[in-house]
Amino acid sequence: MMQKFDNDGTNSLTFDEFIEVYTKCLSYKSKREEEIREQFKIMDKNGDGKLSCEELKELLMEGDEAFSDTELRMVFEEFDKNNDGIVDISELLEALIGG
Ligand SMILES: [Ca+2]
Ligand SMILES: [Ca+2]
Repeated sequence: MMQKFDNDGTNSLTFDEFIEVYTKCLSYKSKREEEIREQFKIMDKNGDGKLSCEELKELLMEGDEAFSDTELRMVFEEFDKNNDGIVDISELLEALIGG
């Protein structure tokens, strides 16, 4: 892992190299976050800023995979960290990119 990012071949990660890698990771993450936020808006059909189980279901039904109600509930519960029955954007971000 360290060696992979070792640009100058000294077998150690310099501070500059670390910053370079770190910056790449950050920009990747914020790009992912933007994409997820866009996706969230599409998923949130009624625009209330929350995803209900029904909205998630509609989304999943649009795909090629057929989900059973049990599977759907499992996915939903995976997203709904605080178990309040809705998934908000922070829960979705946490689930997909780790907060
Ligand atoms: Ca909604
Ligand atoms: Ca929730």
